[in-house]
Amino acid sequence: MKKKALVTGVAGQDGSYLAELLLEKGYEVHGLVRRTSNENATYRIDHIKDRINLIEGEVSDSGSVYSIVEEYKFDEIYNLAAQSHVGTSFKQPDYTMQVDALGPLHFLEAIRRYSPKTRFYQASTSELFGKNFTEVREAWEDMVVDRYQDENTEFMPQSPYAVAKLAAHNLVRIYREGYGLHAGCGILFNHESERRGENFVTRKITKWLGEYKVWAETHGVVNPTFSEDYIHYENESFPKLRLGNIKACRDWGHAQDYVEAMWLMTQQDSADDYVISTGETYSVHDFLTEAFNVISISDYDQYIVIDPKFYRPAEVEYLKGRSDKAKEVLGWSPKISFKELVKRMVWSDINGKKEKVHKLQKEEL
Ligand code: NAP
Ligand code: F7E
Repeated sequence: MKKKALVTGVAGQDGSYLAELLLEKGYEVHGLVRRTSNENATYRIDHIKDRINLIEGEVSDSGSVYSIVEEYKFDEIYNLAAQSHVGTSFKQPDYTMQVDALGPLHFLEAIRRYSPKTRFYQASTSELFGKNFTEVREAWEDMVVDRYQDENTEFMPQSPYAVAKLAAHNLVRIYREGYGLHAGCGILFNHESERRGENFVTRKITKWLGEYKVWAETHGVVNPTFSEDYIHYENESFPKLRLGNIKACRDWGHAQDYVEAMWLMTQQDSADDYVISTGETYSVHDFLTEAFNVISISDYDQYIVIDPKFYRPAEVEYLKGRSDKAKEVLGWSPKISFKELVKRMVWSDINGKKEKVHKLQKEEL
């Protein structure tokens, strides 16, 4: 018989890749989506929509979650739904707590009451580490030679988002140990893709590059379409990109690799928490350099403006994961390199812009 899985946040970046993976593996896939008046809200899963059962639901509403879990008694639930933007969590802390902390609690409680055999995956995050890292010292000179985060590094959250996710992380452990649920957390480091939301820094950069490249190739005939918030006009012919702290360092992987780890974790006989990362760290500045290089621009400085509006009240400066446990137990390691990730994102935005222009031109004819 087919395994039955629920993916919450199925219309998000990870949800869309995970749904594809589960379909490939022969699952009966159900996806939780919240009500919206926006017809484009499920654009990431349009190509597989007829193969998924979409269920309308809201994770912060316990009644909605309880009745779905009771009715379907899924084999596996992947809880990816979240207010996932760290910057936004400072502006909407209360809402972020409701969705990111109470949402997972509703699922754990529903599973405990109505479907205790259901396996539960919770989307934890490297943001839990916040300011903390583990240091590697050279014994004879007592010099720090490396800094990383793994399952033994202490958590020190730096945002309402991370605090909410830490509450969920601890709740999963308590329900696993206290009630014997098969519930585990993937402590995933940043992962991006061609489907990344446009207000995360990587996609914001590659989207700008897509617009710029097409504008330049058409000698300014095709105008860019940007969120006004992100750009800066002076006297230039093309708007500059506004960014915040470009010194921050992240361990960036590709989302397609990371959803594979979610599935592998859930297949283990006993549930546990795993760090999922590439083990490499780059600054936003490095990302800019690599991305601009894709379209042969060696100096990005003249195209960006640093705007304090995009600085956060508290920042996570340095993330670099160690996924030795995932490698040993799950046999997982990432396949897509940083360079490849950047290249795919830039070309996807260039080609995406070109397709939009062609579509508009056809409609005008
Ligand atoms: P994403 O693209 O923002 O997707 C989140 C999804 O959750 C969206 O489809 C959103 O629906 C849905 N959602 C939000 N609030 C909801 C609610 N109240 N009820 C039901 N659904 C709701 O995020 P992602 O990058 O795929 O990340 C997936 C998960 O992994 C999130 O929990 C995130 O916090 C976590 N995570 C992400 C990363 C990363 O680097 N990507 C790293 C570590 C952990 P709409 O489409 O309607 O907005
Ligand atoms: O920021 C800096 C910003 O918003 C990365 C989420 O998926 O990963 C993600 O959270 C860095 C930060 O991702 C801009 O200050 C500079 O230092 O792309 P981001 P994030 O905050 O790391 C974790 C693991 C998650 O769990 C989250 O769900 O880039 N930065 N300038 C900027 N960031 C943004 N968004 N916009 C800027 O203009």
